[in-house]
Amino acid sequence: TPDVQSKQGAVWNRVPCYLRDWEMQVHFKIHGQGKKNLNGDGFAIWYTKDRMQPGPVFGSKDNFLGLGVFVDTYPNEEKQQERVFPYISAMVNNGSLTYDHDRDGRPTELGGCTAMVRNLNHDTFLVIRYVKRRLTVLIDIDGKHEWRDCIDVPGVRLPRGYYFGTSSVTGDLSDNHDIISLKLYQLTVERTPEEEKRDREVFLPVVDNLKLPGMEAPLEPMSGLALFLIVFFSLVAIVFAIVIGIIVYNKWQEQSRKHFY
Ligand SMILES: [Ca+2]
Repeated sequence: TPDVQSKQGAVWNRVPCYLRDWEMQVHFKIHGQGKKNLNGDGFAIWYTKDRMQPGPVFGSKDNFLGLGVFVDTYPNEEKQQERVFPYISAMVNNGSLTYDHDRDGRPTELGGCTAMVRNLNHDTFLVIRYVKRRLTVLIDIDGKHEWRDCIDVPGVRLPRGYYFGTSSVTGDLSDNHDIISLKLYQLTVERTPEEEKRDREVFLPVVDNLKLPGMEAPLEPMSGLALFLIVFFSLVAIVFAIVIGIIVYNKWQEQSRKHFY
């Protein structure tokens, strides 16, 4: 995008990616006239099922299927003290999750780090590596040609045949978001037979053992209700069993009396 309000843009690969293990190197530049925290909104790198669909998540569609890595340059959430922006975060979606723009995607993020990437005189890079279901994001933003850890999440299952893309958006605040290059590398790794079995192909994006902070709240009243119902019906069943038991016992006593006399 240019450093102008309410612009958006995207670049997508035409060819789906069928690699199992890969690395995407992104050479980018974010620069603009805005003072610190008066610039926005950032850009996203995508590996998703759908391509070329404009929307609200850094210029691309929400409820996406796949992976999004966001370089978020503006803190939308108020009273944001623990986190310094620009902030890089990752999100994996099976189509059911919504990116919460007002909270900078915090409820659905897998991990992230602060990355001071604006208005720098040297080149800035990030790399997304996906090897044996492990998703890592590394950054090279200090001009030292060294990769620094940003995100590291194991157990990420992404289907093959999705599209790589990048998109960006400006709102009331703006910045130049320049993607200078996107380079995809195939990574060759050896797998043991167990790993082969474990890394079987999936058809929907999944993250193992994922507990999203935003997901717990709506689930809690449900599980409370379920627990209540289980206890309630158990009590009903016990009372019922006791009543039946007493009736049967009385009948049996009556009968045994009859037999006795
Ligand atoms: Ca934001």
